Amino acid sequence: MSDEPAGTAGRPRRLRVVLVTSTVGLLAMVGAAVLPGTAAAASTLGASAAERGGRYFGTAVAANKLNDSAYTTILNREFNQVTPENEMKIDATEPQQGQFTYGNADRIVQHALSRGMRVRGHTLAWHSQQPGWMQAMSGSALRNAMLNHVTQVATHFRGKVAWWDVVNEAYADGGSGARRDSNLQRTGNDWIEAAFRAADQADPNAQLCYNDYNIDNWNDAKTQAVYRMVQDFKNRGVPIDCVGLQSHFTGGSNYPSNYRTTLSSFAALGVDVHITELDIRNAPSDAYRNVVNDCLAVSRCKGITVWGIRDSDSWRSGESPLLFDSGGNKKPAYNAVLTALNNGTAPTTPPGGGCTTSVTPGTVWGDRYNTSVTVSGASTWTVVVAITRPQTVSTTWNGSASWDGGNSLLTMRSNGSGNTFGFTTMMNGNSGARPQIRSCTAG
Ligand code: G2I
Repeated sequence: MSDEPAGTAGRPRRLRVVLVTSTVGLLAMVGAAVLPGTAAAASTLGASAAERGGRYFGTAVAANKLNDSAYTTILNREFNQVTPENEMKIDATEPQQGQFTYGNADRIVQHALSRGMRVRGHTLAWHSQQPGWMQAMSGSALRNAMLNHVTQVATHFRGKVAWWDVVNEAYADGGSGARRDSNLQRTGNDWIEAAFRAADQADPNAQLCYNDYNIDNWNDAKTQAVYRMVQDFKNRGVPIDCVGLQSHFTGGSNYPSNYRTTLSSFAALGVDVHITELDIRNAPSDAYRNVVNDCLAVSRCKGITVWGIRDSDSWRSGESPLLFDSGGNKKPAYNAVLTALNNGTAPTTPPGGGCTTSVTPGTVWGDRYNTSVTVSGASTWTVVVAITRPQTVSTTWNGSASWDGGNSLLTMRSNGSGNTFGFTTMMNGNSGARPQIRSCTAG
């Protein structure tokens, strides 16, 4: 393994997007009803989050519930980001060594991407939910099997997953600040950075996150230990883009009053922060409102994912920790979250002259598909879109196009044709990947 800084190897450089951008859901589907002459508040979580600097509001999704119309009605209406709850885990994707199964994960990804929702991949390397063959392994055989798993799965979902939880829950609870003991940890302390480098090689366009629970309270030893790891990775050029705070305020863990300090402290290291698995015992409106306000206060907090839709979907259904009751009705916490999002002062145009984008999937043919992108927050703009090989763009409209990065980066500049541009992508044998917006710059 090389210790050279990211970006010096002879492969496409990971794009470190400085300006805030967004790929949001179908605004036409999830947006607010707009009354003539008034700026109506958004009426759904995803649409409102998108208006706050291009953030997302997402949920964990279980493949076996996609046939439940009560479930998908709420999913499709409210959320513009999806995390497969169990379907991308190691036991699901590689049940036998070298035999990969993606059916359930692919169903969720297809459901999301066809509706303009972004996907968080969860998770590539974890001590838990390992298949039996992996649990029985150790040493270099395990290290190699783990790296192969990361490579294969990240390659399969290349161009479809916006963020990966590359490594999940690698630190111990309690006051030690130590790594969690596991078969992966016993392969050597560098297993985490090795996983990140393998994921970076497999999908240079995905944003790569470290994800954990009980790293919400800034004073906790576990939080400090993860902070120091991220700081070390940034110093040494290990390709890490983001930290996921699971934020399970269930099972006796509470929302801490210094949560905003934790978010902003991680962000100050130069990584984005994501609230990845939020649920709160008995769903108090105050705590949910505080989480939203804390995220909106930190420009690098890119979005919030709740860990399920209805209380009956929760891994801790006995604590009724979610935003919808088991009948699919909005709970008081839902209204608190939507109101906090709508009242948020986080700007539509991020500081530094950015703009935001919303992506609308268009017609899909056998060999190609259309995409349109609407820019907000700037009347003249430059938007960079990453295309996943072997897909290529054959036609663009309502903007002037140029190419970079071995023709995998499409730059579209406003040309006086309005704020919605579009393009046709040839699949060339990859029917699943979808364009990923990399940046939006005013001017
Ligand atoms: O434990 C809560 C979450 C903590 N952070 C990582 C997440 O990946 C984790 O999610 C939960 C899922 O919500 C559960 O649904 O992870 C659990 C496993 O670690 C999931 O539970 C599993 C059960 O253990 C299986 O018996 C069951 O077959 O869910 C499976 C599908 O329902």
